[in-house]
This record gives sequence, structure tokens and C-alpha cells, in this order.
Amino acid sequence: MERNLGQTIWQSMEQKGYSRRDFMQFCAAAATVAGFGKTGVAQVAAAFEKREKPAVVWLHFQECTCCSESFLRASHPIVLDVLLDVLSLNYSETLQAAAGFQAEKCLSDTIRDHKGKYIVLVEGAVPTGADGVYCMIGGKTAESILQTVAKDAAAVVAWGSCASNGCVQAAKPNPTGATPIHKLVDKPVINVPGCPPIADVMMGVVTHLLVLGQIPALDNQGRPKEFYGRRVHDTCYRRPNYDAGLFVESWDDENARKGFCLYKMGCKGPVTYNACSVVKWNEGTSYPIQSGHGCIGCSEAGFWDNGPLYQHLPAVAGFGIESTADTIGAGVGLVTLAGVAAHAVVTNVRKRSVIAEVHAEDQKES
Ligand code: FSX
Ligand code: SF4
Ligand code: F3S
Repeated sequence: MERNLGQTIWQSMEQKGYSRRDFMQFCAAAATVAGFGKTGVAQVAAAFEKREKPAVVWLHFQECTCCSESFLRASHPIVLDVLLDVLSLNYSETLQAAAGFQAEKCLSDTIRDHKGKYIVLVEGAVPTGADGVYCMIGGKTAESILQTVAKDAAAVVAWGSCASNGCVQAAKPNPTGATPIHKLVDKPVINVPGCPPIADVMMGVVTHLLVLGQIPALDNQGRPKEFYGRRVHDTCYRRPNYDAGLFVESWDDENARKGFCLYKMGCKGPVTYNACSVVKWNEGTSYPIQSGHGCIGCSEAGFWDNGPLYQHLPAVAGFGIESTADTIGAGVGLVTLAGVAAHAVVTNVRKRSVIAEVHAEDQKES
């Protein structure tokens, strides 16, 4: 599995047959996904010309493997191709060709030979109940594997809501004692939640680590602020309907056909921090709300236990568009919001009538 370690990222691309032009395109795409913008291209190129390919260990515990699936469907094929190569994926139960003792040797060799330099990407929660018997690989518990691998890692990334906060297997009554990895390792963990996380966000986080060689700025839930600094609601294209008090009242009503706001159908966008409404999914094609379903808050801790998915949020008072997870606090969610006094959803009568007219016009034309 180990591929030409010691090479820089550019050298590795060149050896693979990529041209200098491809390299610069890759750097531009990488700068975009990492949020560095156009001015960051030179910075990315400089880093990839000098920086050695880091060794990476990708662990799988209690999960559905959709985080890997998501990553492999990133919207920049060249970025994905290069990153998979750049990452020098020394150990990945899903992608590696090696099996059995050979696979285990890849893992122990990486830990020994790249002490303090390798990156650990973890998918899945760790079951700590019943001495860890619910998830064992090669006769070792998930917890012992995590502890061993994380100990000498340069950075630890928790992919998805399972690794970041336990997700569905940690939902009450959490029979296996599913535990997020940041509770088990004694070093900072970059949480990249979402069930699964957005491919371009995953690539952005990896690119950030590769280019800057440091952990990105995190919010108080350990999520990179760059991607989790805003609520889905803040940039939702249905937001004008919310502000105007125009809501879908049932899944098959006329308002649903018109694309009104899904707040009353249980949309958790107002309390969910993720980049879905900006980055979107499948090469920027769509996201849950655009497909007609409310956000279920899949990037928030404990979202399975945060009340019924189709029951609308209690009042969302005082959240301005400028709010961030930090200013609101870690506990935001249904539980916190339940205590907030009833708040009438902003009903701007003028806006409402203007939007209703636009919808009526649209209907006439169609
Ligand atoms: Fe979890 Fe990854 Fe949900 Fe799946 O594997 S975040 S179950 S969609 O994707 O860990
Ligand atoms: Fe969009 Fe949901 Fe907010 Fe409505 S409540 S604007 S559908 S995020
Ligand atoms: Fe998840 Fe909501 Fe995005 S359900 S995928 S955070 S729109």
C-alpha cells in the first residue's frame, strides 16, 4: 500500500503522468474546496511542491461506510485522484488490496515508520460497552485500535456524525455504548459531522491539513469553522419564504409544489450548522431541502434524540443571520430551544404578498 513516501505531492503527480498544467488546475481546485480562494492557489502550489506526501491511516468502526462513499464522489475528479494518491493511504479497510496479516503489518509499519507524522481519518463510533466486543478487527477492540493509532498521529479527523458524535448507534438507549472518538483520545480531533459529511468539505479539510500543516480553526464542537460556521437556514434558497411566513403545511399541498419553506414540516435548518445550502451535494446539484425534504440536522450532535424529525422546531427566537455555533453555544438544539418562549415566525406581510405574487406569476407561465 505504501506509495513512494518521501516524494513531494508535485513529484508524485508528475510521476503519475500529470502535466504542470494539471498540477496548477489541481491546486486551483484544492484552493477552492479548502476555502482559500483564488489568492490561495500560489500558496497551495508552493506547499504541494515542497511538502512530502503524508502517510494516512483510515479506520472504520461502527458506521455504514457512506463517509468513504461520499469522499469517493467528490466533485473534482482530479482532486480526488490526486488526494487518494497524495494521501498515501497506508491502511484503509475499504480501499486497501491487502488483507489479514499483510494489512495489519501495513498498519503497524506506518505507526512505527511515520511516528508523529501520519494522519488518522476515522469513520464510525467506538462501542465501549461489554468490553468492546461489538466491534473487533483482527482480534482487537475498536477502542484499542483507536488508542494505538491515535497516540503517535500528527492529526486525527473524525469523519461523519458517527465518529464526531456517535450518530444513530449512540441514540438512546445506546446499547453498545457507542462513543465519539474525541471522548477517547487525548489530543484535538477535527470533527467533520454530517451523515454522511459532504465530499467537498472532507476534501477541503484534508487540503487544509496538507497545505497549512495545521489544524483548521474549530468551533466549540470541534468542527472547522470554515465549513460549519453558518446554519443551513442562513443560506437556504427557501429563506425568503420563511421570512415571509410562507410554509408547506403538508407534503402534498400546493405550497409544497410552490417550494415554500419546510419549517412546519420539521426542517431543522434553523439549528443546523453545515455547508449544504452553499456547497450542496453531487457536484453542487442539490441538497435535501432542494429535493423537497426538510433538513434533519444530521450534522448536529445527538440529532436522532433531538425530537421527532417531522415535528417543527419550537420557536427560534433571536437568531440573526450573523449567529454562529460559538455565539449561540454548544447546546443549541431542540432541548435548548424548548425553553425559548413562543416566537412567531417572522411574518413580513409586504414580503409575503410580493412572494405570493411571484409564485402566482410563475404558475401562470407554467
Ligand atoms: Fe456514519 Fe459514515 Fe452516517 Fe454513514 O460511514 S455519518 S452512518 S451516513 O457514513 O459514519
Ligand atoms: Fe430553508 Fe428549512 Fe430554513 Fe425553511 S426552515 S428556510 S426550508 S432551512
Ligand atoms: Fe444533513 Fe441537513 Fe445537510 S440533513 S445533509 S445537514 S441539509
